[in-house]
Amino acid sequence: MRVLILGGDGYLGWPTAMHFAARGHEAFVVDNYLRRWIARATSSEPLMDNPNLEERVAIFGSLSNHRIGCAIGDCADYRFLERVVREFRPEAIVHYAEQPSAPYSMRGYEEARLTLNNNLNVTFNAIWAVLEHAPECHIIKLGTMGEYGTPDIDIEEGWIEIEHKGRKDTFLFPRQAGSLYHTTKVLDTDLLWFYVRTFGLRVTDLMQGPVYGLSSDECDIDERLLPNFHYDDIFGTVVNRFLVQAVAGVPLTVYGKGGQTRGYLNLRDTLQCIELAATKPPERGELRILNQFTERFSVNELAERVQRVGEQLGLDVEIRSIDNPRKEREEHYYNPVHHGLRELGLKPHLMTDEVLAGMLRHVLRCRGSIDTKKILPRVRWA
Ligand code: USQ
Repeated sequence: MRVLILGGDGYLGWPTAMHFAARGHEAFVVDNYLRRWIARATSSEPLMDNPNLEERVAIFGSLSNHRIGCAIGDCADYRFLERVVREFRPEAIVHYAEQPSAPYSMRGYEEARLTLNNNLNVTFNAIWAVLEHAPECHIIKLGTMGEYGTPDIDIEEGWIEIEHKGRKDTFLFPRQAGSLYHTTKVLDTDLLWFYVRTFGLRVTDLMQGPVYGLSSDECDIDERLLPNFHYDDIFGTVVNRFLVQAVAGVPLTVYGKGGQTRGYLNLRDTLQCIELAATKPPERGELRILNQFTERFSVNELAERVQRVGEQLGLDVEIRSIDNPRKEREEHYYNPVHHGLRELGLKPHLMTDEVLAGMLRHVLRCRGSIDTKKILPRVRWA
């Protein structure tokens, strides 16, 4: 299968490209280094230096004999993206090319505008490039569980049947995101749904929870092939941050009461989910929405697990609640359905003590590179 990966330099994009290439697919990556630029501008560089995308492609090619095509450019520029789609003729497009940080999107006007413009424009351009040049192509869009927010009812898998005044119909599940970044994903879903029902596109929208980890079959081949591992307040997700904090001897930063519950998944399971979505596509004219996570934890539960495993490795791990920089419910009901990916064949890699210990050992090897100034939150929602 020819798979085009938009945002191929990202935490998920790069492991995804290697994953497809190693399984005999033809992979092509596109990126404009937006995340690297923001990381430099906000002092949020990752724990290890990552070679740039062209270098990674060359290193992976020389170590594995799998070739990945690569173009550096901006998917928000339609002429660039349509040229790539016209020439590569993808059968699937994995769309990760978004500004992915909630805190960055809440930093100020410029950051909010960049997030809105980039995320919506890339989605819009991907839709049009498919309509004009590859109408059979399956768009696999990375959405987020954060689109739903934390309602006081069970969260369905994308859709809900509503009965009103004696009549029934099915609608997108109500969404109420907690940051501008998450709101751009809500808007993406609406845009995709419009083009699916009107022009018969074929789309999978994956509602993914926070991802953790830095290991995959291909990432493990060589240190230079590792994903970008962030632990700062802008790009670092909570599990990765807690691991680095445990190693650095910084108290684990539980925001507020710590009852915030989310659905988490291992990087290896993201790769499985994307591959399952690609190899088992929906029909044309279908918007398939899948809730992509394997386990639910509260922030307090995560902190306690990292503390316990850290102490087994001889680390002295303290947990400290700090004032929550975000506006979010700190104690809430959370029961999202997530059958779809299991039915497609997902075999979860759960967050066992061994998995946490493996990640802690990896971070320990990079201990000298941790910059503790990047850890405490620098952005407040309001
Ligand atoms: N949190 C802490 N302490 C920290 C960092 C985070 O208590 O040091 C809390 C947050 O307040 C939040 C939860 O942990 O309640 C998750 O935060 P996160 O930073 O790991 O995740 P989030 O900002 O929601 O965003 C991340 C990715 C985003 C993706 C999303 C999935 O950056 O791209 O869409 O996870 S989800 O959270 O399900 O919406």
